Amino acid sequence: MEREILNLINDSLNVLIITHVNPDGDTLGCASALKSFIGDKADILIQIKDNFNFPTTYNFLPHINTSKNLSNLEDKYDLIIAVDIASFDRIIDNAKNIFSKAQNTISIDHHKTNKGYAKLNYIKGGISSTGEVLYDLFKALNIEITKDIAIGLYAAILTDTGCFKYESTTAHTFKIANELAQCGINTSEIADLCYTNKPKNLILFQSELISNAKFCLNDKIAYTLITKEILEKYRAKDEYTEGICETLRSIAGVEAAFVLKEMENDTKVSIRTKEIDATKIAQKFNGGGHKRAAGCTIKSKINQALEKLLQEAKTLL
Ligand SMILES: [Mn+2]
Repeated sequence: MEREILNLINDSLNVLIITHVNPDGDTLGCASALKSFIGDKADILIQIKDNFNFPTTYNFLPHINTSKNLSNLEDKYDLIIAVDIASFDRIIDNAKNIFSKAQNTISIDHHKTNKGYAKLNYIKGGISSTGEVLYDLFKALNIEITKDIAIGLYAAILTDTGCFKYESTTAHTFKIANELAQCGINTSEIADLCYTNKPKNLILFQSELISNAKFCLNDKIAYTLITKEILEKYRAKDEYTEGICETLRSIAGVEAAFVLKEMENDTKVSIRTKEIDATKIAQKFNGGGHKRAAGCTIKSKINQALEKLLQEAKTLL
């Protein structure tokens, strides 16, 4: 299958690389690395609702700040590669059209719940990150890992393993990190750019949400609600919510943490767990993800969504 992917890339005239909605370090790092490899004929589409939500943290990645958004997207792509996108739902409506119409599509991913929505699916469920999957793909194809490629892949792996902390981190993950470190990248600078370069409002926003946290079931469940009011108060971008759920899970005794975000007509939920399987809760609401980190959208107002969610969680705890 590796050969097939390379042939498709080589035979295509215009390639579009797409990231998932609310892009994180893994999807952006992989898009950056793929574009570094493919070159001029590839564009990156960052899936965001509007320019306001353009993520700034990962602007240091090669090609990310020159990437496209939906407003300047053309209809010329014969190959679309989705990186780190677990399901077709994680592609926004306008991009769904071009994805469905494209002559060839590839999904490169590490989500166990990915059922394979592209014409060619390169999915290694359970691997630490799509960054790790992409590194192994490049290696299998004898592709030289340049410094630019290494920056993207390292950022992808670093962020999706929670700085090599999560249990999906294996000896092989460290081996890849070692090999990337030998490509001339500055690993501590990349870590600083990912983690110590946050907007002031992001920290203030997160502090308020943490201090608003509620606990139930003998403190085994922790949750906080992101209402429209709080979002407006801090002019919060989508990326500001990253990491809040991890902080709640990090509390001793907490087995499951939830962050609920009020949307137009429904509620977006992030789930982080310790022992229990987060995907079991997410799948009740047609979501997905990994054992300890999952997400879903509940088609209810935020308070009703919370009730439904707690009901499900209590059956597992
Ligand atoms: Mn990922």
